[in-house]
Parts: sequence; C-alpha cells; structure tokens
Amino acid sequence: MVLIVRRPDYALPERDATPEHVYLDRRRFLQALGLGAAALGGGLAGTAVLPRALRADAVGDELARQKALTFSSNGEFKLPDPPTPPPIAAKYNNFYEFSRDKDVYEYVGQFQPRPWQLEVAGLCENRRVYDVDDLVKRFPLEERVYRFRCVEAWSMVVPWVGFSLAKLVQESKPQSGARFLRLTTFFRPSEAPRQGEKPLFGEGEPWPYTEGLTLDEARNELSLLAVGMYGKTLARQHGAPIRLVVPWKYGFKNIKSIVKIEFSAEQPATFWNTLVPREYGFTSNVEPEVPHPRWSQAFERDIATGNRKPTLRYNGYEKYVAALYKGRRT
Ligand SMILES: Nc1nc2c(c(=O)[nH]1)N[C@H]1C(S)=C(S)[C@@H](COP(=O)(O)O)O[C@H]1N2
Ligand SMILES: [Mo]
Repeated sequence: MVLIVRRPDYALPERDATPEHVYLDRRRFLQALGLGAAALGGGLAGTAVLPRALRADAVGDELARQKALTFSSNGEFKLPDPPTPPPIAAKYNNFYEFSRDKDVYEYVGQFQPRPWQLEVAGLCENRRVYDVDDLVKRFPLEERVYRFRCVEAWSMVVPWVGFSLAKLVQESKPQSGARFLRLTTFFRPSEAPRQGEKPLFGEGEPWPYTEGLTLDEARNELSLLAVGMYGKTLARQHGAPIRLVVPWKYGFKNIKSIVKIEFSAEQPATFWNTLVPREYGFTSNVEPEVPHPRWSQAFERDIATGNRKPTLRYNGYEKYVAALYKGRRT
C-alpha cells in the first residue's frame, strides 16, 4: 500500500480543496481495512475506465445542440461580474452519476433528457405528472444572473433561464402538514455509468441523488427551476432538462435532472448528508465564517479567471434570505 503524507489542512489552497469524493473513498477504504481516518490522506480517487461516449473535444458539439429559449430578463438579478464563458462552465461540472471528476461532459453521451416527465407528489392537492415541455410553456421563463458557489470553494456566474419554484409550489396546493420538499434525480444505470457501478466497499452511493428544502425556502423568490443557461436549453452535463438553482446555498443543493418533487412533513434524507453527515448539512447556506471540516470557506476561486475573492455570506443574497433563518446562518 502506498503511504501518502498528509499535508496540514491549512496548507491547502482553495483550488486544491479536496473534492467530496476523495474523502468518501478514503473513508470506505479505511473502513474496509478496519483502520481509522488518520492513517492516510488523499490519492485513492479516480474514475473507473468507462466508454467515452463523447470525444474530449466534443463540448462544442454538445453546446451547439442546445435550443434557443424565449424568456424575459429579470433585471432584479443582474451582477457586475461577467458571466462565466459557456465552454468553461460546460467542462467543469459535478454530476456524480457520470463522473467523480469535472470531466462529466465526456460521459453524458448516452443520457436522454427528452422526453421527460416531472412528477409532483406527496402532501399536496394537485398531485400530477408534467411533461417538461408543457411546464416550460405553462410558466413564463425569465433570465436571472446568479452567483454560483460550490462547497469545494470554486465559483462561477451563470445567466440561468427558468421559472420560480414558488409558482409550481403554489399550483400544487401544499396541504397544511407539508413542511419540506424532497427532490429526486433520475435513476438510469444504462445512461449514467456510475449508477451501475458496483461499490468497492460498503453500500456505495445512495442513488438516486436526492435533495431537499424547507417549504419556506422553496417559496423564496430566489429559488429557481432552471431549464436553460445562456439563453438556451441546458446541456446534459448541467442537469438537462430541469434542475434546481438555490444561489444562497452550496452547489450540491442544486439538484440536477429532476424527476420528482414531493411535499413531506418530515425533513427528507439527502444524498450528501446521508454519505457524510458531518460535512454536508441539510441547510448548507454559503457562510464564509464557518469552515468546511477540511478547508476554509472564506475565499473562492473563479473557474474562468482563476481569481481568488472573498466569499459572501449567503453568497451575496442576504437581503433575500436572511429572514428565513432568524440569526441562524448555516
Ligand atoms: N443529480 C445531481 N445533481 C447535482 C450533483 C450531482 O452529482 N448529481 N452535483 C451537485 C454539485 S456538487 C454542484 S457544484 C452542482 C454543479 O452544477 P454544474 O455542473 O451545472 O455547474 O450540481 C449539483 N447537482
Ligand atoms: Mo458542489
């Protein structure tokens, strides 16, 4: 076994902040060996050899496939920062169903985001199944430029196109006992290679990916169901055909390729919180003063410019969301 010397956490620049998966692999590996977490650090990660459905240079083809959307601009959500160039955002993704590294675009060639149904279920009066193309016509689409901050301490600026989640919540008529929303991604091992992988150790990842919000968070005006970016439909690696955007929370809350939204009385289990509860809380608001257990959250690195800049509380959206938390921040 290779022995790797662990650098002290304070020596990690943000750009090297360990991706979620490195810790997971290490933990399972050590569990399997019956060792403690201090025994070694880093280096066990790596994506298994998979058929590459798209060529490494095919991100341009994928972006060219996207169709134009009709929308109005929501001037409330504009930023001084220029948007991240689409080819940069499209080659730097987290989508664990396809890859544990940022090269997701190389593995999404089999994924079929249309036709697509979204089911609304649970504690509401209007339980029903929507076709995504009907949903897109039902609610007027708007463009909003949001900051996006991953828990791994990188960030970007994205002009999303979508409609507010609050509209779907309202149309669904939640029952009085409903306090949370549970959102679920597709489960299709034949299209998403990692969902079919046998775990090396233990139970593996709790597919399908799930996330959750309180009903109040879901009704906040910032919460967006995005169907597009940069004026066009979403590329597959960004969570086509419909994904959540909650810009005051860390990126992993922004669940992709949603097939189901359920109203519930209890706080739902979520993918990352189930895997590593100590590191990925249910609420997970962006908060520079609360470090991740393995790195600081005080700064972030812009994926386009490489510039390091201070992270803002609630990712800069304090005025919209602070009232939801009444002094509690994360
Ligand atoms: N279904 C699903 N949704 C997901 C993820 C994932 O692995 N699976 N990764 C999350 C994480 S960690 C981030 S940072 C964002 C990345 O969105 P982007 O690739 O469009 O930038 O998607 C989030 N949504
Ligand atoms: Mo993330």
